[in-house]
Amino acid sequence: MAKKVLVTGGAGFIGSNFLNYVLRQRDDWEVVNLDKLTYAGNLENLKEIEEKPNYTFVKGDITNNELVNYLFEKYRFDYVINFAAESHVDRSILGSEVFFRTNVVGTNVLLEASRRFGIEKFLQVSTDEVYGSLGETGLFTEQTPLSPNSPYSSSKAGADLMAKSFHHTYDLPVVITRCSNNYGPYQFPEKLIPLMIINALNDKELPVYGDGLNVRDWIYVIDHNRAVELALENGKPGEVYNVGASREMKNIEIVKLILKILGKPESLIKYVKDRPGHDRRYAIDSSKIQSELGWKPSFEFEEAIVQTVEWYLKNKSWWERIISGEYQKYYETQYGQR
Ligand code: NAD
Ligand code: TDX
Repeated sequence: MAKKVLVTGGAGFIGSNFLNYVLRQRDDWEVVNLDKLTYAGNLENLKEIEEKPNYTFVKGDITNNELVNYLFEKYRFDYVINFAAESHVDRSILGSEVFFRTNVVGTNVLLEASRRFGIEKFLQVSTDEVYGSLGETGLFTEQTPLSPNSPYSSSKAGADLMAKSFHHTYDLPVVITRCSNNYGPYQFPEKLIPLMIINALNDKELPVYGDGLNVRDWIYVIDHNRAVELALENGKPGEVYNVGASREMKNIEIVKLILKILGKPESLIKYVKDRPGHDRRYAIDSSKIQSELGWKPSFEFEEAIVQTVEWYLKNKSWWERIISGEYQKYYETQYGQR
């Protein structure tokens, strides 16, 4: 029997890579993609799969109780995968309300419908940022206490706690994945890697926050999505699985690497005012998902970052359409220039 799958936020960066990956190889899933198409949602990302008979797109908001209940009634989902979120830390610092609404209230609406109609598994796509910040050493494990620092990460932590409580109280089969920083095609150019690639291509300054020594742990988006698929199907209800590829990099190292790949000068780098409350270091211990579910990363950073840069070179029209629109206003507010 085909599985009925509700994917939320499937027009965003990770969700669209997930759908492109999963629908290419699985005819045993009937997928409904519920996405509000905020500034970050783009149906162009899904051109390859939009005609598939086992794929349906619904434009709508996960906080809309009526719509969500209607979809559950109509499709009787077996699986729910919740990618939908407001995802950018800097935007959450400029205004937190929509982060609370989508990330916490929206997740609650999906959990309530899942409880009411019954489902086989609910996969909450979370982030390592819920653990807060690390010092020079150590790794986040699933036992690390939640200590989110930004409005974005607190809203994600709130959603995680809500999801966990639905498992504890109602026995809803919830699984949570907490992944580190993703990179790859279709990432919105407000995030570090695409922003730096595009600015460098346009010979624009590359704005590095603070001293540039903050550390992020990078994973190719397909490796994250393979973990999501595996945790959905084989993850134990009530459990959390950290996902990461053990590829820590200082921001300045990433920026210099991008310039090197593109053959652009380091003089484009500009150190700018630090992000308020900027987490210093993230690093993930993913040994649990490796030993319990048999997942391991399959993309080498050195190769995948070059492929990612090449994707942005080949898909100029994709990002040019984005940066000419709404995004331009945000750029002016965040960086004080065009
Ligand atoms: P994104 O911002 O690129 O995409 C978010 C998608 O959700 C968009 O298509 C948007 O239209 C949709 N959306 C937003 N609000 C909605 C609402 N109220 N109702 C329905 N749809 C709505 O984000 P992303 O980087 O693809 O992240 C996806 C998920 O993965 C998020 O939950 C994020 O917290 C998590 N995550 C991201 C990273 C990362 O590095 N980007 C790492 C770990 C976890
Ligand atoms: O212009 C910039 N200059 C800069 O120095 C931007 C946009 C970022 N940075 C720094 C801030 C961070 O230390 O680069 C690092 C990465 O920044 P982002 O791309 O904004 O990612 P981050 O804040 O680490 O959060 C990301 O990873 C975890 C995603 O956006 C989240 O959705 C995910 O949960």
